[in-house]
Amino acid sequence: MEGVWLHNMEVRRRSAEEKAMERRHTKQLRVVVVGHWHSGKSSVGNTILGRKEFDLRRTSKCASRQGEVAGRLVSVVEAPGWWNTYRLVDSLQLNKQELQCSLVRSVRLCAPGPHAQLLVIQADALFTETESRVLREHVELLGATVWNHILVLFTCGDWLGETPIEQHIEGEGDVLQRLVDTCRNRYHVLNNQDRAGHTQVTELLDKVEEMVARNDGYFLVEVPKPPPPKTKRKHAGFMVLCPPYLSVLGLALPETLENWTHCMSV
Ligand SMILES: Nc1nc2c(ncn2[C@@H]2O[C@H](COP(=O)(O)OP(=O)(O)O)[C@@H](O)[C@H]2O)c(=O)[nH]1
Ligand SMILES: [Mg+2]
Repeated sequence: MEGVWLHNMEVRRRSAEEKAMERRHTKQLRVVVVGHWHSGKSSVGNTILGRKEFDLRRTSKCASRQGEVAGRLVSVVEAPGWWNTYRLVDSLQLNKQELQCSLVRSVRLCAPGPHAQLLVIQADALFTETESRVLREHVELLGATVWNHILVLFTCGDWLGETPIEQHIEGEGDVLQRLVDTCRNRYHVLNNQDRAGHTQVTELLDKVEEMVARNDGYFLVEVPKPPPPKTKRKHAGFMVLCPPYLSVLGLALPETLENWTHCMSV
C-alpha cells in the first residue's frame, strides 16, 4: 500500500516538475545582438534588460547577460562587431577566422541555441550598398539559413522623431528595402535613450516570439571546422611565416620561397 502511494507521489512530483520546466522553457528567450561597431549593440542589450548591463566601451569579446523582462527570462548575447566598410575579402584570413569563431561563440553562449539574431542598424545613418554587402558577408559567416532567424533592429529611434520607421525604410531606398525583404519584413525600432518606454521592448519580444513560432523554435549553426594552422610552419630548419602574418608585421613579401626562408631564418 505504502509502495503504491509513494509511486503515485513520485509520478505526480515528476509531472509537476516537467510542467514547470516546460513553462520555464517557453518563457525563455535567447537573442544574439549583431551589427557593426558603434551601431548600438550594447545599448540594445541594456534597453532590453532595462538596466545598464553591457559596457559601452569597445570590445572584441562576446558578452552575455540575463534578466527577467515582461515575465520572460531573457538572455542577451552581444556578438563582436565588424567595421561597416571593411569587406571580408579585404580583411586578412586571420581576422576572418577570428571573427567567425567569435560569432560561433556568441551562438554557443545562447545554449541550446538562440531564438533570434537582432541585426542592429542605425536609423540616423545612411545605409549604403557597401554597408549592405559588408553586413551580408559577415552575417552569412553563420550560414545562409541564419536569415530565417534575423530581425532588423533599428537604433536611434529618437533621431526619427515623429517619422514612422516604415517611412524611413522607404525613404532610404532600394538597398535597405532589400535587406528588410531578405528578413521577411521583420523589423523594429528602439530608442535606447528612453529606457522607461517599456512598450518598445515588449513589442520587440512579441515580434521575436512570432518569428520563433513560425520557425518552430530556436536555431543552431554548423560549427565550421578550424582550418589547419597557417601562421607558422617549419621548413628545412627555418621558421616560415605565411603571407597574412607577414602583412600583419608590415613586411614585404619575398618573391620566392627560397628568398623568403632565407630572410626569415631563425
Ligand atoms: N541617440 C541615440 N544614441 C544611441 C542609441 N543607441 C546607441 N546610441 C549611442 O551610440 C553609441 C554606440 O553605442 P554602443 O551601444 O556602444 O554600440 P556598439 O559598439 O554596437 O555596442 C553610444 O554613444 C550610444 O550612446 C539610440 O537609440 N539613440
Ligand atoms: Mg558594444
